[in-house]
Amino acid sequence: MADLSTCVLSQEELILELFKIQAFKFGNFKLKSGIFSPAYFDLRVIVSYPELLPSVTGYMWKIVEDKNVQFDSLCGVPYTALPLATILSVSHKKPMLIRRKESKDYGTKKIIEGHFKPGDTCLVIEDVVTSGSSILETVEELKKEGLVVTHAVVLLDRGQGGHQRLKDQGISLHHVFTLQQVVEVLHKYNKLETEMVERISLFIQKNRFDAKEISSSNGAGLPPQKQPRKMISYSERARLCSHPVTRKLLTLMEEKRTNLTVSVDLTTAAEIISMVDKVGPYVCMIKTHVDIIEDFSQDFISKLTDLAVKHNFIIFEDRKFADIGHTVMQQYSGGMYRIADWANITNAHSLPGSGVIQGLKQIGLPKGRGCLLIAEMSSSGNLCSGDYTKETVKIAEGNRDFVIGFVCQSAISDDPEFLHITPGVQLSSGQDQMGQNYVTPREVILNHKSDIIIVGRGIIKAEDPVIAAKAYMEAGYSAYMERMS
Ligand code: 5BU
Repeated sequence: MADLSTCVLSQEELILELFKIQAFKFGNFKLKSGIFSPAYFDLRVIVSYPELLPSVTGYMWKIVEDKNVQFDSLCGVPYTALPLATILSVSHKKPMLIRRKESKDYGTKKIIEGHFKPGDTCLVIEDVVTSGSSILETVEELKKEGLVVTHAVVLLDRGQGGHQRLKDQGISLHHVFTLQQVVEVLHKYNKLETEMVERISLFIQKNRFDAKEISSSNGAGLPPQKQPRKMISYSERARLCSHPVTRKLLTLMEEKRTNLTVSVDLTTAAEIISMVDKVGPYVCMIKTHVDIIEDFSQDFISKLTDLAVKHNFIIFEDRKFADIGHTVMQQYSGGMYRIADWANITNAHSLPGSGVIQGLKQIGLPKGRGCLLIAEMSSSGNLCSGDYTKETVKIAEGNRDFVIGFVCQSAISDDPEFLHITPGVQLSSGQDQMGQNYVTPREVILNHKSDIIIVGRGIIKAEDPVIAAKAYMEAGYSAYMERMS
């Protein structure tokens, strides 16, 4: 039998094991407080893994010893911490108290079970602390019985202000792990992508319970200030936005002084890579249509992603998903393209309803990806207008954790978090033979209040694509500067 008083795993091993048994989950979860969180901890499952319990309680005890916490008895916050408190009690021969969640309506009607004297000190044991309210509820009941509580031990502190809130009530909270430490270890062992790590750090910052503003429940956190999108500079918006891809994109736009996306609609890998290397310095984003590439391979993807690092741009795969959630999940994650593995951004039609987003989100959210909804199109006679566009905005508003904006032709939302990205751009307005309509960069950015121009043939079919890219970059960015002034 394992010695219940020692830690059999290292702290890193314990974090990895807890991740393996899905006690730590990453994605999008609604917390008790109503806030959506990218990380969720369900430590109830640990009772099914008796081989892990000695390490969990071993580290909790180590903290108690290291901090030299003195107490007469211990009490677990019901229910997840009850087995932890029991193991600590048995292995360290400390009496335990049980706090009932509801008092019995027969017999003694006691809330606190066990033997104690008024003035005895009690150590509170908990699995996870967010705001500290569960611990405070238990402390209140213990205090009503005359017990003295000055310390609590927790396996995981989410780092969202619970520590301070308990301190204000005279309780020192000691943790084994913080959410940040868990995330760092999982990242170190390649269990979490960098974008998810950034997303969680931002979530922690924005959702501290001692913060003046607590994010509202309609997404991974609304920015505290709401000013109209068109009035705010890219860099300022980068600070307001919660999605890591939006932040990265807006930041690099201001740094590189470009709002140009080149749509590299060429059909061989070599042509695309060569074009991207040429125009890379002038773009904020490269847009692809991978299904038109004749010789697609993972080698192409690794070259493209290397160029994205070299030239500092975002990759947008213009896949235009438009099916039920279950199908788009497979299309996005699988097949030969495995789009979710390399495209920072993809897009979807809102036609199937929000199910398309639910499906894409399941794949994209853990990878820190973003999605644009197609709210309007540049082609003559398209059906994306009026109520369709309005409903598209509503779908986006309900999915802020994943939908980062729109492919559109006009200003359809004032929200600084929603990017407006516009295709159908050339230096002179007009039409192609198949109903594609073109407007100028100035018209798009200054008059239609869009954020980013998408240019395809205007650059890739130009005599000198580099000169053309510079011209579009200059036209787009000067229109933005004019709008700001
Ligand atoms: P062009 O060569 O600049 O016309 O290419 C425009 C690109 O933008 C092309 O890849 C289209 O598939 C894409 N596009 C568009 O033109 N219009 C739209 O409404 C949408 C995408 Br959505």
